[in-house]
Amino acid sequence: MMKLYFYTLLFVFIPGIVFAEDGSQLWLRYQSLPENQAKALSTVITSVACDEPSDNLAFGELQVAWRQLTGTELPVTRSVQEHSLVIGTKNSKLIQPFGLSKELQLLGNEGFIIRTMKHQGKDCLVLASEGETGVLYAVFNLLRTIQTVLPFPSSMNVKEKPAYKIRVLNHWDNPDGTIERGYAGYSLWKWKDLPGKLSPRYKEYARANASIGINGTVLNNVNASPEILSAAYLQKVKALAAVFRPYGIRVYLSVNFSSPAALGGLPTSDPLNKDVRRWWFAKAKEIYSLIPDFGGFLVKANSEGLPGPQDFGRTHADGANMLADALKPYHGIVMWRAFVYKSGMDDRAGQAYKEFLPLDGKFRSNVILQVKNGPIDFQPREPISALFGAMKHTPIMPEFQITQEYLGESNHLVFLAPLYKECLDSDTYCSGKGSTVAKVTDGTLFPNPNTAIAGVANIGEDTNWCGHHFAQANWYAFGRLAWNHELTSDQIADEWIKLTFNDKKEFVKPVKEMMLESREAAVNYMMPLGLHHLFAWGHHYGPEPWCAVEGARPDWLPSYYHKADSLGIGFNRTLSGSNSASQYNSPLREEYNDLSSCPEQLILWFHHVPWSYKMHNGLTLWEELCYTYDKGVQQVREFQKTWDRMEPYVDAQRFKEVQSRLKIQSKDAIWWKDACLLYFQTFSRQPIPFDIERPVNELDDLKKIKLNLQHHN
Ligand code: BDP
Repeated sequence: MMKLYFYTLLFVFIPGIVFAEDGSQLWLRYQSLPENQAKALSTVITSVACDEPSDNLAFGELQVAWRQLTGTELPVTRSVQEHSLVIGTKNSKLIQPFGLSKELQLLGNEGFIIRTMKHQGKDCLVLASEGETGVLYAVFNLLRTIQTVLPFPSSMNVKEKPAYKIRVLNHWDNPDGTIERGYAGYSLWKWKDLPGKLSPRYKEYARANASIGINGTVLNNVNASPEILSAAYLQKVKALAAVFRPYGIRVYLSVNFSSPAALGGLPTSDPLNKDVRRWWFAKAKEIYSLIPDFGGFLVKANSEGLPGPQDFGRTHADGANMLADALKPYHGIVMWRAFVYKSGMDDRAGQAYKEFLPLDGKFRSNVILQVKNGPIDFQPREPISALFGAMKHTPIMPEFQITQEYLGESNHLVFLAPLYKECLDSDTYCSGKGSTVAKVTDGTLFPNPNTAIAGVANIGEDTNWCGHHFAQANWYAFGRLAWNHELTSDQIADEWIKLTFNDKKEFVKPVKEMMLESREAAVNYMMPLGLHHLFAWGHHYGPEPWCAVEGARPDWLPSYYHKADSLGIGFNRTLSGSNSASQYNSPLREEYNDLSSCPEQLILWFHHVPWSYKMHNGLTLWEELCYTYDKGVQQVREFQKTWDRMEPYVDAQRFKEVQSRLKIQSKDAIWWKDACLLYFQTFSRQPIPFDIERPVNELDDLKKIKLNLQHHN
């Protein structure tokens, strides 16, 4: 007889009543399945066999999801039945007979197998991993399949392991609850209440991350307050780590390089000073005594005014290695950021390369250099950072921005998977053709024990987590790509739409097209053809290509980047200019150096181009610029139409909230177009082609706009 557990628990799921559609459920809504789907599923799985169901997170997730998806309980057994879903780690008595041990070992603690198999003549679906986290990941994978693959496959053979070992979110959250470049409310971390009081959202956060394979979180801003390492804060960090641990998530901290002086009261923070070293070694010991699986440190040093080893005449390697030595006994790592540039005449885009290349090979093995995707700063489009193709003896990890600092904050719908993919798929040519950023960083070309990838989080305490409902897709996309960078943007969008909204093809197709086009649209209406950093002083939301602030650092002003004059526009980074183009490997450097071969989407990044220059399509540069800005506006206008047509398929709340943000995005797109074209026209002195929509703003009025948004430049 089949033994049933929990069968007394009667659960009735009434669609639409259990949860408000406010976005709080993210992609974990587990909407009840249409009858035919539920039926297909019930021919494959009729019960679950599990060793220790009661204290098992993966099992709990499965049960909750099953109830919501099917409106029924999934019977639990302690032995394999016909059509059992058999779940467990490789040590489980139920899994052992399937002989998967060797295969599972190769996939590691987080990898997993979901496979249709036979057991004593019975058909079953086996879901197994070396580790508990892998089983949890497998359950999330299965639940995703149930909701997105139609009909549910009668047979499965899935074998996965993560592309990167460390898949980490960077929170730029401050101890006072604000978030640098955060657009979804205050920080999730309630530092004042910790460690005593735990917000229920900590668990929800961990669960959401686990569902997409994120296994690390840096809790605090890279502009780090030394306070984070105080004994009181470490108790708070310990409490968070305890909530995250069962979900396979490790905690990391951003540290301030002058902590020994600022917090420890030492006269210096010189990395070669004995007392300073001793201080860090003791701090590491203290941290690990509280949090044995602590991940390590993230460090922003000698960057934008922050302290660092150079303050003491030491190098980045001296600084990073000292911290790495302190963490080494506990297997902790140092993620050392390469985001450095100084004020002066030297091209900002080339500085990190010049600073770090001489240090290649000089870092300890537990240091990873964290490199932003582009050489400047998370612009709508940048070429890749030249460092990806240059540091052959130093592990490198890409840093992406999920929060939309330069992409309309939480007002604009911009799906970022295409941006992440563009970088990951770019060829660095550092080990011949095909040396993509993904292969350079994931251990394929340069094997190393700690491969990693980071995304600057867009999460805050807003009910829907990310401000814009569609911004959730960027958190989702980062996690999915960190797990498997071979997924396409299309696949990711497809999954996310089905999980977050519904799987009706009348909805999925147009919404997916809109998402896939949205990043290019933003580039078009903000900064096409390689333009960059045309943002307003004081915030990075709107345009201010004219911005001039007396006494300001030149490299914080748009004119430093666009260099518009009566002859043309663009930054000459070729041999005759700053020569940063030569930091790339052949054939990229030749391609970028030559105006005729430079990809037009980056032409103004690398060249100062005459207004009358003929583009490949025969238009002049000026005309092309005008048409491209206009195209961006038209694309967003189309997004509005698409979305308005979707009303029958979406709940009222999310429909309205997205609709009203698209209105803002449309107005902003026009603002961008008018501001940039009217301003650049003062240099080009040519008409805006007459077949495109005329500006609706006066340049002088646009110049008067002052938004009261956050922070420094
Ligand atoms: C820039 C942000 C600034 C960050 C900095 C960084 O404007 O707030 O502190 O990057 O990454 O994008 O350190």
